[in-house]
Amino acid sequence: MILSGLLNTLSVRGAGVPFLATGDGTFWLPVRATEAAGTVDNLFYFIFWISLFFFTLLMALLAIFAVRYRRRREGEEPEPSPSHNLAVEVVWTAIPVLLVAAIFWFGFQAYVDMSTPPLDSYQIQVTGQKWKWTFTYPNGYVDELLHVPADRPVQLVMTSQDVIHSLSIPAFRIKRDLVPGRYSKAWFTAVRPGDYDIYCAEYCGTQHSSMLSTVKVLPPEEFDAWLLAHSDILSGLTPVEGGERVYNVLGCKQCHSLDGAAGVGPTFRDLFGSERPLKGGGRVLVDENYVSSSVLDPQSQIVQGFEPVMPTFKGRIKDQEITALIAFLKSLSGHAPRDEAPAAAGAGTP
Ligand code: HEC
Ligand SMILES: [Cu+2]
Repeated sequence: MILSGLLNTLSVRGAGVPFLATGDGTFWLPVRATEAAGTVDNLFYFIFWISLFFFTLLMALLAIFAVRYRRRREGEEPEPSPSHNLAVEVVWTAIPVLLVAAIFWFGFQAYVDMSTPPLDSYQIQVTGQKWKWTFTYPNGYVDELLHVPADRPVQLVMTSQDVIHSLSIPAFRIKRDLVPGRYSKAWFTAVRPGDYDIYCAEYCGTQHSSMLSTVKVLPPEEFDAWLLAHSDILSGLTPVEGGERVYNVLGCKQCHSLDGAAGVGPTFRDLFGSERPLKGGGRVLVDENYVSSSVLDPQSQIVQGFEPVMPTFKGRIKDQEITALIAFLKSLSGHAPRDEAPAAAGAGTP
């Protein structure tokens, strides 16, 4: 109680009780932004207070004994000094053994926890090179800042392109080396949205000190939106392949089949180039503009026989993705002019 009171007075924002699993930073330690940070800090304080206690005890005994058993003047009677004491021997062996065993046990448990990522961890590739960090997301998007979702286990799979670097995120209580030619791993569950510093903690050349980045912990929904907005899901694909990818990734497939079966929404098979009856009368030709307005403003024209339940994709879909979708829809339709084998055409023309 006295200890936690003392530590409280040292905490920067007053609210940080060092023995709780998360919280504000103290004067000594940064904010705890992951689940594991509390464990690491508790272990640190445990060892710190034991060390401080024994340091004080030993220094006090040293001073007392120095006075008590000091060299006497001629004629003075010296203090009789004990030569052996079994009880003292047992106590000063047993207590350190118990303490060291406790330190090992808590430390080992924390180490095992911090080395074993949950199977459903979200994986991000990390590359260190002189003198910058590169973070690659599962969809291929590459960034120089690390964005992670809160409340979700994240695993970093890391390697270096040149010399040894070390990824250090003090607020996460994580530091792990990146070694060329090998993969090293680290994982965490971030619990506090916010921006935290990333350092390189292994001297790696003249610009080592500027090998900095930031980890941005976002609430899970914001992270998903961020990833979508920054993903180039079309890269390296033909328009038709890209359109199919958009169809899968954006969830069109939940409502639109490709095989002619009606679902929540009309099938995409033979859709492009056909004429559709609209609710409330009238017909419309499914062309490029109709597809685009169906995606961006689905409620403006409702197809006869269906409910107006399609969500708008405005702000969630990019122009090139709509273009790719149109190419994909054309490839599924007998009413649309098909691109005839572009590879063969390319081979025949200069
Ligand atoms: C929650 C279900 C749902 C999702 C997800 C959905 N749609 Fe729809 N979609 C519908 C329904 C229902 C209709 C028919 C009613 C209407 O016209 O709004 C429709 C209509 C359409 C039409 C017009 C079809 C026609 O027969 O004229 C197009 C084009 C379309 N959607 C494209 C897409 C694309 C592309 C996506 C993915 C980016 C998508 N939809 C995602 C339910 C959905
Ligand atoms: Cu470095």
